[in-house]
Amino acid sequence: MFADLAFVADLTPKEGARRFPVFNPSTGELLAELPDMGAADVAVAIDRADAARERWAGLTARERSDALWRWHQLILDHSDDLAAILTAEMGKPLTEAKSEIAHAADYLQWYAEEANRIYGETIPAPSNDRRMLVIKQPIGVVGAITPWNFPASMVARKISPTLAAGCTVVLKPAEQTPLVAGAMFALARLAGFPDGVLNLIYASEGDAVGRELCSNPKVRKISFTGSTEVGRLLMRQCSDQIKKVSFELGGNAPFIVFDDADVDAAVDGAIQAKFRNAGQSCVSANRLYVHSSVHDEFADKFAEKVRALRVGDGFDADVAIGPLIDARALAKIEAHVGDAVQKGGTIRCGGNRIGQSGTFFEPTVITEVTATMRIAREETFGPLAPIIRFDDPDEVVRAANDTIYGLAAYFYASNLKRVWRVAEALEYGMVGINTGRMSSEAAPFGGVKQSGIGREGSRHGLEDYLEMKYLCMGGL
Ligand code: TXE
Repeated sequence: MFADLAFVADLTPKEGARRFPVFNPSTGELLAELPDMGAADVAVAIDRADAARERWAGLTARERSDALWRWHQLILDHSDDLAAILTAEMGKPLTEAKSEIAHAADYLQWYAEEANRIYGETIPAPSNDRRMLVIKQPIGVVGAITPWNFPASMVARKISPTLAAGCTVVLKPAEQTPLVAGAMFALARLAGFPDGVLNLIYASEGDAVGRELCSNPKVRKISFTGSTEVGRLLMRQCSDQIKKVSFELGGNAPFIVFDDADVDAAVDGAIQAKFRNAGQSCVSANRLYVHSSVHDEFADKFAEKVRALRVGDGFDADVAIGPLIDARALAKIEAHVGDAVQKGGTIRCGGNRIGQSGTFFEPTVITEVTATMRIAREETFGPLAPIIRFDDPDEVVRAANDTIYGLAAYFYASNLKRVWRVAEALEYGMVGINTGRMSSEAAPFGGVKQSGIGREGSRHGLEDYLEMKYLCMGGL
């Protein structure tokens, strides 16, 4: 499966440099050992990206679009291999890996099209002897850092608007999941991007790479998806040079089921919003608020469906939930369950790790959850669904907003007035109404408050990689 990864040799830094292992989280199998690059390698990659900047920006929009189309087609042609690499290194079920690769390809398609639509403006001038215009230009070299939970679509979501805008990029994928990123870069090379336009850094940790990307003046922008904690650190590191940032950070998504909801639809939506990717998603439903009048019906039906979710190796047929990414993630979910039980929560199903080796955890539903429990306040990032009973519809919106995060929220209701009011009152960047799934390359993905800065996807995602320049022509 990994024969195609021979291209890695090209990226091997100095002779004798350290290497780091990549494991399959389902089996513990060693998949590959990659060169562990450091600040000096990042500086070389930044120089390459900087040297390629003028050439790439100097191509026509159509030429940049064509390269993105070629990459898109190559990803579709190799989607089965890419999905297998993704499942091997990350653990998610193969069906989910396949849909992630398709989603990654959708970003390339969207921005291949969008590359041709970078428009400026003309502004009516206050006097007739002058003309006033705005043009859009690429921001320059972009440093991108991606997480392990969607290792293919995050790469596509960051890189495709960057390239469409005419920027060049240095990307560091997460240390747990660098292989699918490497395979996508190999395909980019086949697509014919000029040398230096895309640069990949493999590293066993983010600190040194992040520091170089933030402190090197040739890098004009940092685009990061990961924890809020690292986002804060990168923002501080970027402050000296007032470097631009786009951040997509943690979330704590509420999922509210009002008394006028279609309960069966809400159960299905909650299964999707909570258990996709074993709950390891920044838009995962983290707190389920259910109105008293439908609480028992919802909890019974939901727990029944959760019990039926099969846990196991992502390559096995019918598996819905793969392993957690690592032992740290397992310890976090165990601590959240322990804290909830100690404070009076009732486990309706699940609650335990599976086996003593590996990182498999039973999909879990806990009821009688209160606001003081950790599961009600912190992002669990695992297959754990806490249900909180509510009576007052205004109070539940206040509770939903009572968090430092503001990425995604969901609610189920049918009364039109309520739908509008609640959609407007939720302090989140994205709101799913009567749906548990809303990501699309055509829509702006991102959050408010400490969930991030900027948007990815849609035409708004392209603007984040463009500078506007005002031109004033006089003497006409
Ligand atoms: O994230 P990190 P982790 C949340 C989620 C999860 C928690 C921890 O709650 O449980 O974060 O996950 C790189 N300078 N999300 O530890 O550490 C790192 O190498 C520069 C939400 O995996 O933020 C990787 O490439 N880079 C989230 C990337 O940052 C650094 C997705 C993410 O790792 C760095 C992932 C540093 N000092 C976790 N330290 C989402 N928004 O979907 C690490 N990195």
